[in-house]
Amino acid sequence: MTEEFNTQRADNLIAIADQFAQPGKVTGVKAFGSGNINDTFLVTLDSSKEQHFVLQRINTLVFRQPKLIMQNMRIFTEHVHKRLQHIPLNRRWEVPRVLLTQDAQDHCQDADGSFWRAISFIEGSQSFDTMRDRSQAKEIGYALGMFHNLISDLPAEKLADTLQGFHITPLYLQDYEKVLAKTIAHRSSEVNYCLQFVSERQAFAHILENAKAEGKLPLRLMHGDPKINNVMFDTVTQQAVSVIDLDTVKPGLVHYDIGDCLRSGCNQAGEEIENWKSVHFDTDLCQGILQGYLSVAKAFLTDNDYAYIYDAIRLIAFELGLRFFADYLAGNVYFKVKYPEHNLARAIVQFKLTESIESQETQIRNIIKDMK
Ligand code: GN1
Ligand code: MG
Repeated sequence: MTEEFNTQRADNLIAIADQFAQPGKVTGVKAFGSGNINDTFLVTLDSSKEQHFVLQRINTLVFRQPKLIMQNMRIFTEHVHKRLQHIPLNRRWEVPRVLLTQDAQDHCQDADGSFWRAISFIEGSQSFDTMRDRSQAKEIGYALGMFHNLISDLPAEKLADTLQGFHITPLYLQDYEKVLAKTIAHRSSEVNYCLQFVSERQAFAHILENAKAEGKLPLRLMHGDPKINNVMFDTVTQQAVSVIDLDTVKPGLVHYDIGDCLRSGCNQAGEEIENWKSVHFDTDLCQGILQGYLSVAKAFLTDNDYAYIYDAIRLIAFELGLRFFADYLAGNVYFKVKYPEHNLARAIVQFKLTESIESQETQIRNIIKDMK
């Protein structure tokens, strides 16, 4: 990239940020977070009130109806703000707000047609890519429980389906098979490992969708992406204070969330590690997350819900591996990558994590049983 291009890009970013800045003036815009889909920036303002906000360019190849995301987000935040006024909480809990443009719109489009929106930043908070210890695990679990609790009385049909097929593992499997039939990827030992791994788990891929179809698991609202770095922690108290990244809040199963939270939280090596030998599912952290989660969620979980928690943990790790692997075979069209084999490396991490979960099935099931 040329210097001229960068300067022009920075000027554009400031101009876009300015549309949402009220009151105050934009003093800086910098890349923020480690999202795999949207482009995220932290904007600094010279205002004495709020000094930051989050500016995002929505990837409309993934989220094809971005206006629906904004509509969901507004319904969700309005509901939760009302709920929070009526439940006594003895700790800090915040919900990101949608910021409007100068002409009161919840998004704006630039000359290229890119879709931009802004969200408040939870001041005095930070997120983590990997779990530090068990007390943090409990906080992560509490945060997901709070999130589910606050929307447990919002009917699922109130929110639109912003990303069809999201977390429907059998559909990912179908897409994978289509891609596989078309690709001539070099069959390295890594690729062969992944092919074999998926083929041995074809039947398992249906477990949650079958339970849903049989009426064992009800359709509820979910977050969709409650991985560890989407939970914000107060920088002083180190308590969880918010769950961010609300693009995939939509009808689904709470099991997708429980599975995603545990697969990301209990792998201390993180998703991006290249040396997959250090990938391990930590059952101590698993116990911590579930303890925190159930301290808030016990009230709305049924016996069937408990019965599928282990499968959810195993499935969402497998599913993410499958999604990364299929994207590698498709030529990296969905997840952002830093190098051509990035999605293959990410897939292997998730498959190794799945193996680690499978090898500890009895312990994990016992942890769940003892907590009921
Ligand atoms: C994507 O963009 P980001 O990092 O918030 C993906 C999630 C995956 C996650 C893995 C809409 O989320 O499903 O779990 O990467 N989001 C979408 O890090 O596909
Ligand atoms: Mg996300």
